[in-house]
Amino acid sequence: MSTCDLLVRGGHLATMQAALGPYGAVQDGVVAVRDGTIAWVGPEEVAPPELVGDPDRVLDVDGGWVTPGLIDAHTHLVFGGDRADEFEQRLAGASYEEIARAGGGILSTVRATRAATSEELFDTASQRVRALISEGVTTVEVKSGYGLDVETELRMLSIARRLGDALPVTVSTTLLGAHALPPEFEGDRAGYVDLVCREMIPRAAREGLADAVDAFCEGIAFTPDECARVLRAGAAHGLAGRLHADQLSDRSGAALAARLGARSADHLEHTSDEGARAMAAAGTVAVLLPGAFHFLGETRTPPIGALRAHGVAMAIATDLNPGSSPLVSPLLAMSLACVLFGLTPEEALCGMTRAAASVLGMEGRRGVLRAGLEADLAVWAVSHPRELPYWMGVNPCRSVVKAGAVLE
Ligand code: DI6
Ligand code: FE
Repeated sequence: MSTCDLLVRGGHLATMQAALGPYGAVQDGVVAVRDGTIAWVGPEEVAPPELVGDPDRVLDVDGGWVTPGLIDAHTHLVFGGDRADEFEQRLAGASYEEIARAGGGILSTVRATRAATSEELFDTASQRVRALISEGVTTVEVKSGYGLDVETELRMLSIARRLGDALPVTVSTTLLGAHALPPEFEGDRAGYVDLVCREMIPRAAREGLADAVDAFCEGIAFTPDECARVLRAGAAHGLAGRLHADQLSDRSGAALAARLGARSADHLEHTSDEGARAMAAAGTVAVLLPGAFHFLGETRTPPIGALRAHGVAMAIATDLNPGSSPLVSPLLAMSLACVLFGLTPEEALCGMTRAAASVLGMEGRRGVLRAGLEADLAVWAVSHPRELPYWMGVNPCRSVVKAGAVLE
């Protein structure tokens, strides 16, 4: 009887194990998979013959590279409609904030999402997830935040869960009830935050629909105090914290996320050095979203130097959403992170593997190639992993393996 269900061989490995040097690279490496789990990783010449001698199936990498399956740790990919009209308005000079304050922006997607059937939302979201998978994604986080009422927020989260059941991808869900103030609560901010804390969060937690809670800390959204209430309510129900922090202005969001013990602070264009220091001390991961920076024509970049100097882990995500980042490509997110934010290609790949896993509390399960972890892999027709963020507009992904199964 074979002891190996799948042997991935014939190329090189970017294991992303920090201890193995740049990219955790292993030349002429193999990955042996058993029962959906990585059984062995290392150079082929020292692979234990009893493990790799008689595999049920061989996946030949053909001289390319194998990486951990990519992890997109920040998306809003369940939504109705699109906002190409606002794209035109912004190109004609209107700002993202002006459009939001005039009742467009997030609220226009809320109208379209409430009006859409669950089938429509599921179908459009599946197309987006399939596109991510085709570029090597094996785990994706999906936020609610376009319902802004109890029923639609929970509906969005159940659609996200359904995506994980229907497609070969692990879905982590995040309740983002505090994304914008819905029109029904105009003039009653506290009332809406109450609804998020007292109804949405307890129900999402009780029904197993959310893994984490997030809030948008911004002038056009919620104050630091309001966000703190939301994250504390989430924690009281066992949900990890995330925060959209300092995207358009410095609200000390990064420091707030750190103080609240959030797993991540996301965006960070306006974060100060003290914010970066606080994140380092708390172990809060920075999630960089260069798609939104690019698409909104922002000019102030996140404080990469300070994040590096203080030792803050940096993840990269698409932020896939209809308003600020209609980006359906993890490879382009990595490329933009290098070109616009100055990350190295190795930091970019770490940002969509090892660092992204820790944002989702999955370190130890995914994000690196190591024995004992889930066998989520991507195979690339490249001669070095630095090519992943280098090419623009081509997809060198040749195979994706999810929990040991080669996707056809
Ligand atoms: N920041 C963003 O970039 C997205 N949400 C957020 O809090 C934008 C969402 C949208 O414009 O629809
Ligand atoms: Fe976002």
